[in-house]
Amino acid sequence: MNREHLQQQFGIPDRVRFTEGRNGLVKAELQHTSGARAEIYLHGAHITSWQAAQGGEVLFVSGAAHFQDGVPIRGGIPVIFPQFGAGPLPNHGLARTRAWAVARTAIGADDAVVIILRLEDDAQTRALWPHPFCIQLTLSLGPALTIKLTVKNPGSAPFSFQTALHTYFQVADIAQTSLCGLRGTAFNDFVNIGPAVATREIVAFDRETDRVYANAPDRVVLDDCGNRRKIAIEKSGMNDIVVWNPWIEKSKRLDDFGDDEYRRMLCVETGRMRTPTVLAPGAQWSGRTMFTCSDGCQ
Ligand code: TA6
Repeated sequence: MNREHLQQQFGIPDRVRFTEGRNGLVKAELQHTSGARAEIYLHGAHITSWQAAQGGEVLFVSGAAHFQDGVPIRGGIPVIFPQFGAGPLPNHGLARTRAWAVARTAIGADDAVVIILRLEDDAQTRALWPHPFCIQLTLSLGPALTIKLTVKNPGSAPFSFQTALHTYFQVADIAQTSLCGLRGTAFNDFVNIGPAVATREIVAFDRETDRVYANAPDRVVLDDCGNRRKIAIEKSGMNDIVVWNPWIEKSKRLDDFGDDEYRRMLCVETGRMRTPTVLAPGAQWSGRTMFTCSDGCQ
């Protein structure tokens, strides 16, 4: 469906507008009465901007990001499904590089602006991953930003999947940034390979960081002290948290990421990554994450 038809069918005056984004890709622009704004591309159901009512842009998008079919956008909130990381499918699966369809837009009971995007299997996906599926992303913009993922198995055989919201947060300075709330959580470290347990309440960042915290607390707080703000990250139905910063050497190896952009970003990802979820025929799974931006830092 082209932009004009999307606007006719799903546009909401002063709330939802479909526009031409980077490289001609279609995006939806959402605006809430609080002044909060968000943008989501149909490509990958990829949220590329969230401006809280106060606090400015919260998401990081690389200045070198590609905006083209078949290629993931570096930054924002990539939707990871059905595989997290490396494996038989392309890294982080196939959902973030495909065109999703708009299923619905609405104004919620709490005056939140809601858009639902959907991706279903087709001959190309079945050639990569031999299962019928439906994954749905519900973006709800109010004073907070809430994202719900729903995975359905319409087939006659079970399948197992991993899924995540691979969120890139924009920070003023990684050296003035910390993540609070993980004390006591076991994690797998993919830099200093091996299992470990978070011993400190506050995690700071001074090197490449790539950790999967299994069964992590449902609330952590990102302290972006350089911007004098903190972002509460609250999840439900999503067991795990991944924390990633590529730091100096890995940044240089990423062609869609500036060499010094590691200083202004941190990924705090929520989902089911550690242990794949098995979905029986006809069953569905849902999980959600909510971001709230407030002034000050701990
Ligand atoms: O979420 C952490 C991670 O798995 C890292 O290991 C790194 O590969 C990152 O994702 C980015 O992956 P991408 O395929 O988007 O370059």
